[in-house]
Amino acid sequence: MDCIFCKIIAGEIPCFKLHEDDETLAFMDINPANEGHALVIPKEHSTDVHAISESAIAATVLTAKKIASAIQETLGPDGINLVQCNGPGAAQSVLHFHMHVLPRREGDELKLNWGLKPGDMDAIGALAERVRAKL
Ligand code: DGP
Repeated sequence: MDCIFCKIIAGEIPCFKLHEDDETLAFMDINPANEGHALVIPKEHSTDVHAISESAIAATVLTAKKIASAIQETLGPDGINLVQCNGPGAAQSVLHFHMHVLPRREGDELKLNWGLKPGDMDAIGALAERVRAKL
């Protein structure tokens, strides 16, 4: 299957991993909308909220909670959005269910459908190490 997130799960494409368990994987987003932007995915492939199994979405949300707390401790943002996009109108670009863990700063003016910008890989890798230390 030609799914970039399945390839990350399989270790065929590298990622800045934060957490892995039997059902989920959490890693840094390489196109961060804000500093500390992370993704949580189920290992079981499904395209979106309509297709995902109840057990996979439950496991993904539990991991997202852990990651959000670790990011909160690491960066002390003013807030965190858990965002999940389904379909082109919601700007879903990767067709493997995922939750964004999105740190927010007051006044950052971030909007839904924020657009993809390449991140600084050295900074993202260094931050991943700091977040992992809080897990
Ligand atoms: P969405 O637009 O909601 O489908 O979000 C997909 C996110 O995945 C987007 O923020 C960019 C991120 N992304 C795409 N390709 C890769 C990749 O190869 N590695 C990582 N770490 N993130 C990726």
